[in-house]
Amino acid sequence: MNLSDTIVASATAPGRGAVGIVRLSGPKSLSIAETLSKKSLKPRFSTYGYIFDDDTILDSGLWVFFQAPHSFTGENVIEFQGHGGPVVVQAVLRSMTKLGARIAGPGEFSQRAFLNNKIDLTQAEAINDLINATSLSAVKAANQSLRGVFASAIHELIQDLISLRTQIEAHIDFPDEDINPVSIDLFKNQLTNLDSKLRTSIQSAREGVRLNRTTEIVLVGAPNTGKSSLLNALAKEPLAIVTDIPGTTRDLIRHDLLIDGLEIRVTDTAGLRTTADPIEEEGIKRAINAIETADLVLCLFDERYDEITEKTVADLIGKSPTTNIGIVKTKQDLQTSSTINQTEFPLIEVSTVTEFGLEQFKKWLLQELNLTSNLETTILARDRHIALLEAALGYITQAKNQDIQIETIDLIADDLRLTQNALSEITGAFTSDDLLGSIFSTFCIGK
Ligand SMILES: Nc1nc2c(ncn2[C@@H]2O[C@H](COP(=O)(O)OP(=O)(O)OP(=O)(O)O)[C@@H](O)[C@H]2O)c(=O)[nH]1
Ligand SMILES: [Mg+2]
Repeated sequence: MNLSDTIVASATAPGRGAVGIVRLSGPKSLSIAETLSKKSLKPRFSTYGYIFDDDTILDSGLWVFFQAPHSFTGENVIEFQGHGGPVVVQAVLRSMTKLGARIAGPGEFSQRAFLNNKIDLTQAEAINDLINATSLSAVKAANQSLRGVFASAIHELIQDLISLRTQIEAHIDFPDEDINPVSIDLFKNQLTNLDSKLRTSIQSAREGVRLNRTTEIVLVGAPNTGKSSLLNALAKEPLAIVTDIPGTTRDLIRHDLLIDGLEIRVTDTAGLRTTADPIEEEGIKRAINAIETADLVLCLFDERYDEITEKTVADLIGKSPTTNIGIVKTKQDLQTSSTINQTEFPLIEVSTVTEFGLEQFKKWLLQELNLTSNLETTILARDRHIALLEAALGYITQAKNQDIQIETIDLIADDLRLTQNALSEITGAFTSDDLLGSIFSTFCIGK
C-alpha cells in the first residue's frame, strides 16, 4: 500500500443530507485545503470559509485541520464540512483530486490508521462492526473492542508467552545441562495458566461473534402445535396465518425480536410430517434447512405430548439431535398434567392464549443462547479471531502434553513461537497483505 499519496473521500453517506463531510489524508492534505480555501489553517481549529474552484465558490463550510500524528490516520488530515448534496460533494471531491489527491478505496483511512500504529487490527475491525451493528448490545461490544479491551487481553497473553519463551529458550543454548525440576514445575504452571486464559478468551470471543451477527432461532414442531401462534405472540402482531387446520404454514416466516437490546431472528416453519402435497413438502424441506443453520432449534410440543424423550425429538427433526435444542411445551392452558421431560434439553411451558410463560420465555431464550453474561463487558469478535485463538490453544495443548526435558525443549519452544504468531495475527502485529486486503475491503469508502 502506498502511504505517500494523499487520499480523499466523502465521509458522509451518499445522498442528500444536511452536512456533507469530505476528508483528506496524506502529505498534500494541508496544501490542497489551503489552496481551495485561500486561508491558512491552524491545527485543532475549525475555520469557516469557502471552497473556491478558481474564482467561483463551490461551497461554504468548516475546514478542520488535524495535524500529524494527532489524527485518525496519523497523517495530516483535513475535513471539510460543507453542504450535504451529492452534486456539491462530487464537485468538492473533484476540486481536490485536481490538486493531486486520489479517491480512497474502501477502508483506506482505517488501513492507514492501522499501518501508522494508531489502532490495531481488532480496533480497525471494531470500527466497521460499530458502523454495521444491528443491536445496541453490538454497539456496546464494538465500543469495548474499539477502546482496545480485546487487544489488551491478547497483549497480556502475548506478554505471558514472551516471558515463558525467554525462560524456555535459555535452555536451548545449554543442551548438556538438565533442566532443574523446579523450573519444569514452573513451566508447567505457566502453560496451564496460558491454556486457561486462552479458553476464557475463546469463550468471550464466541459470545462476541454471536453479537456481531443476528442470532437465529427456529420454531419447529408437528402441524398445529402452535408455532405460528408463538411467533405472532413474540412479534405482537399477526405475521403468520393461524388456523386449526394442520399444515397451515408453508413458507418460512421471520421476525427480528429485540430482547434486552439484542437482536434475535425467530423463524416460524411448516409443521413437520409426511405429506403428499408438493407445496407442503417444499415447506417442510425449507424447515429442515432452517434447522441446519439455526443457533437454537426450538421443538414445540402441545398438550398431546405428556412425555418427551430424545426419540420424540429425533422423530420430529428426522435425526438424532446434535444442534442446540430447546423444548417448548405449548398450549399450557389445555394441559391437564405436568410434562415429563426425559431429555437433557431444557423445557419451558407457554400459552399464547393466556400469555402464560411468554415473558419468562424471553429470558430463557437468552440463557439457552448463552447470552446472559454481562453484555456490558463483552467484546465484539469475528470468526477469524476464534480460529486464531483455537490455533493458539492447539499449540499450547501440544506443548503442555510434552514431557518437559532438555530433549523436548526445542519442540516446546517451537509450539510457543507458533502460539505467539497466531495471537499476533489477531492484533495485526504479524499479518499478511492478503489478510489486510480482505479485512479492509469490507469497509465503506471514506472510513
Ligand atoms: N388453547 C390454545 N390454543 C392454541 C395455543 N396456541 C395455538 N393454539 C391453537 O392451535 C391451533 C394451531 O395453531 P398454529 O399456531 O397455527 O399452529 P402451527 O404449529 O403454526 O401449525 P402449522 O402451521 O399447521 O404447522 C390454532 O387453532 C391455535 O389457535 C395456546 O397456547 N392455547
Ligand atoms: Mg403455522
